[in-house]
Amino acid sequence: YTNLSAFTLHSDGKMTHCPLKSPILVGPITVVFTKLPSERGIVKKNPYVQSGGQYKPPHCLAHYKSAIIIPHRNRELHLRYLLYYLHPFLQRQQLQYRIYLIHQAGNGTFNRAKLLNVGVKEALKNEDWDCLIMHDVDLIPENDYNLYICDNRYPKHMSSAMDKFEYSLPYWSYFGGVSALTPGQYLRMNGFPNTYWGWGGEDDDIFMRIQLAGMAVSRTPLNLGHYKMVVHNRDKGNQANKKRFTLLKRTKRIWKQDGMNSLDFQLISIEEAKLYTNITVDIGDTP
Ligand code: UDH
Ligand code: NGS
Repeated sequence: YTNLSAFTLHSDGKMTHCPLKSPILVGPITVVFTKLPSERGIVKKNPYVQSGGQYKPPHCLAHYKSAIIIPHRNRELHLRYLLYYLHPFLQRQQLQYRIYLIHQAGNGTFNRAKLLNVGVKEALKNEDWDCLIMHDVDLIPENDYNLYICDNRYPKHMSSAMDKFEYSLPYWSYFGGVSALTPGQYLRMNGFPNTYWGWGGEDDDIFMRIQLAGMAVSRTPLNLGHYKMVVHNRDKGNQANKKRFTLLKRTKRIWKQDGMNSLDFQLISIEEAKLYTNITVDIGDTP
């Protein structure tokens, strides 16, 4: 099978790096939520994805290793759409990646930021990831030039143009949806707050922490940061957090004590599903 080695391997048998710019990107993608794809169908379409939702380009050495971390509870249909679009998307970017689902056990109040902290901690046990991508389950990227890699200078906000905000930012300091941080950037800001139970404010806290830790926010240009949201109602167990404005007032005082260094949770299970690694965790409930 010399024809294969001719374009992928050096004569000494070592795999060569993928091209700096992937030649198989397509740019804008049409995203529709008309027919729910089956799990089997997604598996079939992604033969190189391995157990746990891991992938490495088979014919070249990836330049970047990204962990995709998704906070989750009771959004199985959104997850199906996301996996359907995201696996091929990441493969076209020729990344090494793994998709982690951080599933909150029980019926306690949802806590997105704490789940993301758990995801980072667990993901870094598997691999020395270059980039941690924090990804809401209901946001589908619509342009594969929006690269799922980190900006080595600053934490990067990626969902800069969501359809529900008319493809622009809802406000200047918005940091919700999808973002990318290197492990170094993440540790420098002591991760995310563990204390935001219910909907709202945790993303604004993260935005503040970035500045408090002496960094700035980098942003995917609006023409590339297009995302389509799967329309949904407010979830049970994720009511608007009435304390969020009070909490945001103390971020400056408290960020060094509330975060990665105060993270406390019970791991329930780690399951390698075909299309993702499912980490189920008990993170407690509102104090
Ligand atoms: N999430 C879950 N399960 C939940 C709550 C949140 O998986 O029960 C995750 C999921 O990844 C989601 C993310 O947390 O994408 C953010 O939560 P969200 O989708 O509730 O936030 P969003 O701002 O919606 O998208 C808030 C409710 C909007 C109600 C609008 C009514 N028209
Ligand atoms: C702000 C929230 C953010 C939220 C954003 C967009 O007001 O957490 O709206 O919300 N901040 C506070 O409540 C302090 S959205 O339109 O997606 O429901 O991300």
